[in-house]
Amino acid sequence: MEKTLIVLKPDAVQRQLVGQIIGRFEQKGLRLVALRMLSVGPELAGKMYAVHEGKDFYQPLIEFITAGPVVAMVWQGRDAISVARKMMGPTFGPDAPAGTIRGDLGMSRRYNLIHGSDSPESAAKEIPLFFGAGEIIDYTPVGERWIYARQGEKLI
Ligand code: IDP
Ligand code: MG
Repeated sequence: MEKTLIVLKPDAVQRQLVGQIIGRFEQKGLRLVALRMLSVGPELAGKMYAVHEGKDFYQPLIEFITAGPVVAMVWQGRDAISVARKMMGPTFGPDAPAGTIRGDLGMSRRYNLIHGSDSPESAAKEIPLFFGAGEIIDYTPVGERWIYARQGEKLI
């Protein structure tokens, strides 16, 4: 099943929203397979946001992500990448609809709480920046039996 990198940014940690945001992913039925709190240094920040190098918001973005501890996670599930992106909402809180993480919890056009991989290619690049292969845990939560229906081998 698909995996996505989610990073709760320094504003989420400082505002003590970590539990609430993790709770949303759990309630949705995504499976937590890796979790780590860390401070992102300039080198990791540069790798994480390499695609944005040269853009006008690049420098403030690097300052933001390195400004305090973050919580990095890998969540797994069917279409986990697009499901998590929908839960996050559009990039900035003021534009994001109510019901999304950014829409419910944020007001800023700089501090936007959360990063999520935007494609399978991004997830494949981003996950190894934060986790070694042995740090991604392979297990099936008992409740997952009732998260997906089965049709033969397929999860529906
Ligand atoms: P995303 O986080 O919704 O995928 P991206 O376009 O990939 O948004 O941008 C990465 C991050 O860069 C955003 O989450 C936000 O923190 C920051 N960012 C993007 N656009 C702007 C901008 O116009 N001004 C300031 N920061 C921005
Ligand atoms: Mg992005």
